[in-house]
Amino acid sequence: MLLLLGILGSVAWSQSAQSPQIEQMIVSNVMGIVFQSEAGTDYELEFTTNMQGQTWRSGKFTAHGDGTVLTVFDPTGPNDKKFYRLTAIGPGVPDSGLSFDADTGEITLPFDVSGGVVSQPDDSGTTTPTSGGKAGYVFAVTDAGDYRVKMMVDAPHAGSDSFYVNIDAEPASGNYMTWDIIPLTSGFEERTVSWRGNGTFSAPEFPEKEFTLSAGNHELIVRGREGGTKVDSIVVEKVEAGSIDAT
Ligand SMILES: [Ca+2]
Repeated sequence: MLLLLGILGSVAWSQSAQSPQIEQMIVSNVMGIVFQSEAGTDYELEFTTNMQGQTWRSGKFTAHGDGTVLTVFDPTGPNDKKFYRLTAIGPGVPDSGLSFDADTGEITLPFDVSGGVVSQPDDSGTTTPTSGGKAGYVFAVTDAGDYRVKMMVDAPHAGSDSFYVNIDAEPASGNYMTWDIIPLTSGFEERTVSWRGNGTFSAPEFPEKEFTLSAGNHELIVRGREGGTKVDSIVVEKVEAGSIDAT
């Protein structure tokens, strides 16, 4: 499933569409359709009036596979829709968090991949986010809410200890969305993404940045800032409601 990351829109993922087990059943004014599903995978419901035409249209909502059968209700009714399918759209974020290797994203120069680790050369630091390397990771959220991002990073010194990070949009110009990795690491260690905001490199305004995400697909965007800062793996996890951070 992790292979789906970063390749949305290609033909590769549409081939995993499932066929309905049961054609349809009428429940009030909506139609329920039962599909096989894989645990942890999110699906988009699509429909077409002509199988041979192969023009699949979005049902405008997603469903979360649980490994057994999955009943999807089409709120617009069965009227002119003859055929349905579920298309896997990417791994969902389970309660335990979604983890993936940094090199599974869509990687753009000057980011480079070496041994599964993503970084840009020491001399390619930039203060313009869009001039840094780009690593994009598409993932699916089932439960709307607040999410944090953790990464296994190598931040060896003050000149190699930052990225720009945002979700669903490029990091803004300036340092508002700068992630200064505090404290420095000794080899690869886990750190939680922060935003400098209106703070400083050593005292960020958002020490643990929370991203509010709707259900559906999202893209984590990491941009290179200081060369030599390395990322090996990434975790996206939900912030538990009512949790209190120890300080
Ligand atoms: Ca720095």
